[in-house]
Amino acid sequence: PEPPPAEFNYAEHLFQRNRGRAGKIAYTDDHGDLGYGELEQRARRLAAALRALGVRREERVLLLMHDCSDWPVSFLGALYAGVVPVCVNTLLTPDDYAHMLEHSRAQAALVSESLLPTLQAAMDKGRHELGAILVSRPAGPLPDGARSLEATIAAHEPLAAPARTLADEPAFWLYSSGSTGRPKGTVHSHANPYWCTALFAEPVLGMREDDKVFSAAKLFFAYGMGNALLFPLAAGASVVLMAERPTPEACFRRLTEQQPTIFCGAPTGYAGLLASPGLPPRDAVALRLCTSAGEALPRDIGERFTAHFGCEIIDGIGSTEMLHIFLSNRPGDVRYGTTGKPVDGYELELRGEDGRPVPDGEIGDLYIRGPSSAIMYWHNREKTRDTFLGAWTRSGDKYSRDPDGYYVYAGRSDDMLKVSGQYVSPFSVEATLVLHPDVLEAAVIGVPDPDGLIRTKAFVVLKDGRRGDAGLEAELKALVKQHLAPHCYPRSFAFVDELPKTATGKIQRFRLRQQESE
Ligand code: 3SK
Repeated sequence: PEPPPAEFNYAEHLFQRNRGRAGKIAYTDDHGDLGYGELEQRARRLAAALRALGVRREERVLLLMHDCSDWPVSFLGALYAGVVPVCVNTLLTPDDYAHMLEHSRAQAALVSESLLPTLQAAMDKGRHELGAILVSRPAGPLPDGARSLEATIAAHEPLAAPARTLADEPAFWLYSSGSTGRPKGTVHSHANPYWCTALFAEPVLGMREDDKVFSAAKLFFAYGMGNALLFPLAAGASVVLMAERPTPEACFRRLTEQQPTIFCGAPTGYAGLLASPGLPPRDAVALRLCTSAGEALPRDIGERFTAHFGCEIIDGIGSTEMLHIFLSNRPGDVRYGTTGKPVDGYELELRGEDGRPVPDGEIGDLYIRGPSSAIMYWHNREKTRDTFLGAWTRSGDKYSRDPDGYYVYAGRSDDMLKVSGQYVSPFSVEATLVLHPDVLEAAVIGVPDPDGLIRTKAFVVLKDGRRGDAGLEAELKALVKQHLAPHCYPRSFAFVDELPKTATGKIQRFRLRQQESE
């Protein structure tokens, strides 16, 4: 694809693409529909309001909102005005938001009413003052200093023209959490979403104007933002947004009542859907395509989902740093148990400990070269230097490539174990454990044995009503020995009620390691 022009505003780019479909529904949320024409008008009114409130070009605003159509209005309104939205997870603590306010120096906040007390608690903890607080969908009177987003939008005429932003300048931030330290402010340009759409959404997913998309992953995650904002708006498609937690029941309701054609989830979510007694029959949904990311999709889950719904899950991997997916299966060419092949336009390398490419079949660290990589981590030179290495980005994931060119996930770099001098991928042991009919989920870490040698330990969540005992442990050991190399089977087990996870549903093995060493 052609690169975007040097002067490029991503919000204006999306509006231009949709000027012929003003009456078409862009968003259906828990309160109703919003057409494409209204989306543009509301975003441009908000852009004018931000200017009137004194927010200047390049300044940041905090976007702390549950999924609803005010989210894309706020995001695109800010971009249109040349203001930089800092899109944050709605599940964090006042401490986290206090850090994010100080770190981003946000001049204003756009916030859901139910999150306002948390934001206020964050403001009380920190030293950074917000110039304006705009509240989405307030049900009653607002405290001093906060105003209604709706009334603010209504009080302004649409901004006449977009800010003359450059393709390469900061457009928005996402916070990326690693296994240690504070989340990092990952700065993306106006060009980056353009590239993810041109390289992934159009040629790989083939998202179309007649699609209706429903993403269980929320808009503040890079994955959710691509699924439910960047890609469908570029295609002129419609989107279903849901504010509540993506429980199986909540997802089933949208899948059956709204009839989306594309569903975007994560492996744990798919496992939950398949295990739920409310699983709707195939003919109750209209799915033509599903996607998965966040962590590798176990083969068994993909196969069972396809057997039930007759629809493939396109498993891929992306990152907050690359904005979206750079390695993926393809519709019609899905090989479950692998993450597919590199997306055209991205170059991938698997490097060994000496920094040189490893041969097929060997595990290496994944590096990516492609046009959608973030500009930097804000105010963090050390981590920026560590991750963004010239044209290459270090992903922190380990992979091997099979002789047919498909990539097989081997875990996070920092989760990998070396047992008896050999790599053990916790992911492959976990994927084997979940083949047992009693097992819902599993996480594997390395723990030192009395000799100080690393041995694998499995934390296992059982399905409702199942009991963990010595008999089951023996069965699980035998299962792993049957599928994987002898050094891989867990020497010990803990049967637990749940696993520690990030807000995106990734298992936090480092928490289990901390727990073990206490
Ligand atoms: O976790 C992933 O695979 C992912 C995919 C798309 C965008 C962002 C992320 C982290």
